[in-house]
Amino acid sequence: MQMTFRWYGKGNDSITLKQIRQIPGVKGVVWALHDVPVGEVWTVERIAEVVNQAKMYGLNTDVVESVNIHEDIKLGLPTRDKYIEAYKETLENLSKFGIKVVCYNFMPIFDWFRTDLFKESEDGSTALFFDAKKVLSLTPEQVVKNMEENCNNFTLPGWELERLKDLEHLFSKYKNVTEAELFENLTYFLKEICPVAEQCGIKMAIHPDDPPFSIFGLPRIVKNKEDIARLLSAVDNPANGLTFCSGSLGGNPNNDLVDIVKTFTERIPFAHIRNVKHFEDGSFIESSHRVEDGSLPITEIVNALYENGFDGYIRPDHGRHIWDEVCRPGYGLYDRALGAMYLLGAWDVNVLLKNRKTACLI
Ligand code: DNO
Ligand code: MN
Repeated sequence: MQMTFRWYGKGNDSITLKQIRQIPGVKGVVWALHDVPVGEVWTVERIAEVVNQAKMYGLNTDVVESVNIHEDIKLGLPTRDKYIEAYKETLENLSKFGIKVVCYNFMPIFDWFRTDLFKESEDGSTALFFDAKKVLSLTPEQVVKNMEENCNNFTLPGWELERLKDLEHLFSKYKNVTEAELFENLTYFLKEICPVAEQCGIKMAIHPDDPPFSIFGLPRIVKNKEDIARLLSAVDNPANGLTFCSGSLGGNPNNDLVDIVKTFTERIPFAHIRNVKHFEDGSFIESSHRVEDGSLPITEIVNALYENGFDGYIRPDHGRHIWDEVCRPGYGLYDRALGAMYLLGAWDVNVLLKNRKTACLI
């Protein structure tokens, strides 16, 4: 297992590589070329820049999050083939630098979604919040405006304002796209991409829908165990993998996260681990990583990964905003660093217990 930390790049993150390097146990950055428009090839020169920057601080760049999927691929338009070819070229370029995992998602229009970016808790910290009631009264335009006004002037992953300018038009394209069709389009993409990824030594790792249910009537196809099983078997290639994201799948209290980990460990090259606290009305807030603070079985998840011999990458996912830090929503230094330590602590206890068991047997 390797602990990693998401980094948005030089000049695009409030956090430096020097700071990341000082978090105990963190071996690499999870990165992307956030300024390259979706659908364009990532060039060798641009990739080399980031890889070399990270190398100077002893950090690896094995995991990319995300190479985003062009909307035409999700929509299954004839133009998709051109974008799929560009995607393959990006994978080939990434493989020249030994990249091992490419995380991506297949959510129409919006990536992750929250109603509040800085919801205050009793202790004065703030965190991302999904208000199940409020969402019913919002239009997509209001949501985008809210994100734009409250993002502390940081760009948000999956909320490229340029791309979301003509929301009405984007929505009209999805009007008649069913979940079955979206799934077909994902399968088409994976059948093309996975053989190339396999050759490149890269695992594709789809990120679950966040939240794991339909919003604004848009189709959603990576919401639960059944969806994951269907997508992994539709293209049965080891390069077709899953990013296990506890916070995303955990947005639905009916998802049994430990069971999902136990069932699919072999197909999980990358895990996002964070906690959320559920409220009775279906709302949830992103809490600290600690089991006691939220509703998810974080230590059981780590335990299940360990028991099943997980040898992929983990990152603490979003964190709260604490100690007056000014940062990109969900992506401050302090709470994510605490999260990394909590997860490493949970992992190390497993190592300890295993060593004790082995010692008893000798
Ligand atoms: C939000 C993240 C997502 C994630 C993408 C992966 O902060 O969890 O943006 O990176 O869904 O493609
Ligand atoms: Mn995630």
